[in-house]
Amino acid sequence: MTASKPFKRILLTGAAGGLGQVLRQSLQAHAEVVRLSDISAMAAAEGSHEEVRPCDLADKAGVLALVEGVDAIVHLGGVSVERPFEEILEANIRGTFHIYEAARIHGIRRVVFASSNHVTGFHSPQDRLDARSERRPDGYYGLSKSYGEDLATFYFHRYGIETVSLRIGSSFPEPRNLRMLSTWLSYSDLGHLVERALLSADVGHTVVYGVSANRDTWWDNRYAAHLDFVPKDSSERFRPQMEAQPKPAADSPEARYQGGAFTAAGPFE
Ligand code: NAI
Ligand code: 15L
Repeated sequence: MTASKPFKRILLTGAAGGLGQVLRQSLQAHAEVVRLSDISAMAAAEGSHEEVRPCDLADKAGVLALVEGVDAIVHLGGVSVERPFEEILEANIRGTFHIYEAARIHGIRRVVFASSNHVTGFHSPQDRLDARSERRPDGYYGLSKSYGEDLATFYFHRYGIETVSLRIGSSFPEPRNLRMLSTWLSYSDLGHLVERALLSADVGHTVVYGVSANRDTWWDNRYAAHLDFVPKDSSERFRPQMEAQPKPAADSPEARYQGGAFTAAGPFE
């Protein structure tokens, strides 16, 4: 007898992106069907329980139709770097609002929101942060993620929709520079984090930093302990390669702020 899966249908937005490609596989364990959506073209994997629904998150009616029939949403879609405000406005600000409105209308109870460490990017690497630390968004992108977290709080208190906001550090196959020795989140720990965010009970709106068990982490997940997120990887094995790279100058964005280069992007006009 096959054990039934916790969800019938999970929607994954941003499914064609770097993290979407990783999570579309691990989500199969938790849902009978994984609905993949992106503005970019993609196809369901052969023999998988995937369905593909292209959609622009800026299209309110499109998102309303996209969300119908799912019982949880993993929302990764949007602009993932610092860009001019108008681009961020459409994909991230309007787009995330459309996701929550559609969740309200269709009675969805759980959202996992890909927030970002750039919500707190203007803190110093010497600061130790937790979910209650002052937010210091480091650009329009960080502001849009901060707004997404506010939407999550509002939709929980007003409508009871629960969210786990993942303030993801740097999730790539390997760290790319010295900064990422602190911020790296391995793909395996990402999969575990998303699993805990979907399956943990009574999360209300929980904010958790998405980071592996790195020696020099800047972030403390004490207020997300109820998720039982226990990262297993560490960036330490990449230290020799990263330390062989030139050190950032003392007055560089990387040395001054956790958000690194994002804190110095723009202005765009
Ligand atoms: P990515 O840029 O590879 O993927 C984002 C996806 O969203 C892309 O496939 C893109 O086509 C899609 N998208 C953009 N605008 C859209 C729109 N208007 N409608 C529908 N889809 C749209 O980014 P990645 O690395 O996969 O990140 C996934 C999420 O996690 C993003 O929300 C990002 O901000 C967040 N994040 C990622 C981090 C990382 O280290 N990879 C760190 C912190 C946050
Ligand atoms: C992010 O929010 C970005 O989406 C990702 O591309 C990385 O640059 C990451 O933050 C980071 O801070 O390293």
